[in-house]
Amino acid sequence: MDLGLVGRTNAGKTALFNLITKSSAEIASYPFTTREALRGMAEVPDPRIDAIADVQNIPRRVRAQVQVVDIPGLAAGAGHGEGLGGRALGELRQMDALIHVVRGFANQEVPHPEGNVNPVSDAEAIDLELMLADREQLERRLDKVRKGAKSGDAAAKAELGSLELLAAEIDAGNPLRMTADQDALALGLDMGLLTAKPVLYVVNTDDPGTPPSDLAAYAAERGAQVIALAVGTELELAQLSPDEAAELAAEMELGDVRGADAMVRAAYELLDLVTFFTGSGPPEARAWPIRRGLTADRAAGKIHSDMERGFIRAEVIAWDALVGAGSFSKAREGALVRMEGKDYVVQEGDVMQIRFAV
Ligand SMILES: Nc1nc2c(ncn2[C@@H]2O[C@H](COP(=O)(O)OP(=O)(O)OP(=O)(O)O)[C@@H](O)[C@H]2O)c(=O)[nH]1
Ligand SMILES: [Mg+2]
Repeated sequence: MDLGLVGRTNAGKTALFNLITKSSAEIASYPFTTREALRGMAEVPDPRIDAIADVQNIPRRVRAQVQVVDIPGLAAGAGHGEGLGGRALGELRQMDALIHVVRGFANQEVPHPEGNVNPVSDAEAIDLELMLADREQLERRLDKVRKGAKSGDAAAKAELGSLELLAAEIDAGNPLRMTADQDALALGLDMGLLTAKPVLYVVNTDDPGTPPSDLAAYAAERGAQVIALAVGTELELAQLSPDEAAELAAEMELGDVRGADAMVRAAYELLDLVTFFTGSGPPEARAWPIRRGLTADRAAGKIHSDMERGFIRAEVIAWDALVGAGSFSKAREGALVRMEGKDYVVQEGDVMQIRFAV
């Protein structure tokens, strides 16, 4: 499951990438510093793992990870597939969700493509390129499918209907994720259309807290949320020892929840995954992200293919019930642990112990 960073040049995409993946890619004030897509893994904070591990004295905690891809900045004209922009759009089409980084910091030493910082108009400029790219891709597909529909092909006729709906949505100025017709939306996602993907706006700001209300309204109209994040400051904090960082954060009145953690959490939620846990005792508690609707045997297969092949049953308890009971074995004694077969659909927050034989 991949999150792609999209935004104008110099918005701070690579700074954010470094922050959430603990990488050290080049960040610089000249435009288009990033020329090739960069990949890294971000750990997803999840207090539930700590609760499960703390109560059972489990030392090792393994969090879910998502791949983050830093994609070169888009410029006007990218939507028509020119040069660097065309390649960047190709990368973006493969992403499962987008993080749209919008510049909100002043810093005179970092040039802005339009000469002045304006979050809403920057977001609009990029969204326009994404819409143009989708419109062109739809037009190419429409050309093909219209021919098939004319020759009476039933599948082509059905697809034509959906494509026309999507094209009308863009022509009305709406991102495709606003499409009410679920079949059309599914087709758009299948085609990798950019505005069909879930998006989180992140305003890279000097003053974190509540995001600017005009940007929040803009995002809401487009079926999305905004988070304000002081990427530069958080990067500085990340380079200090935990004690020094806590001291500086207190001095700057930042509170103790890092914005980057909240942001990764929100981005993870965009992917609409289900998280289940293993950790019925030491040595390890671990979060496993899976597609929604997966059955217990398939989920077990994420841990090890032998567990899917030789699946007998799963012992299941909700994470908070386990924490309440104090340990997996106490929960078992209290008859709080359920036995589920392979057709059980794994629920958010389940702790599972898989029984298998190979
Ligand atoms: N003051 C301030 N400067 C920042 C912040 N984030 C990034 N910068 C600066 O802005 C410049 C651009 O940051 P990058 O992370 O390279 O931006 P980018 O979006 O990856 O840009 P390209 O790769 O060139 O498209 C660098 O000089 C950063 O030091 C921030 O939160 N505050
Ligand atoms: Mg960059």
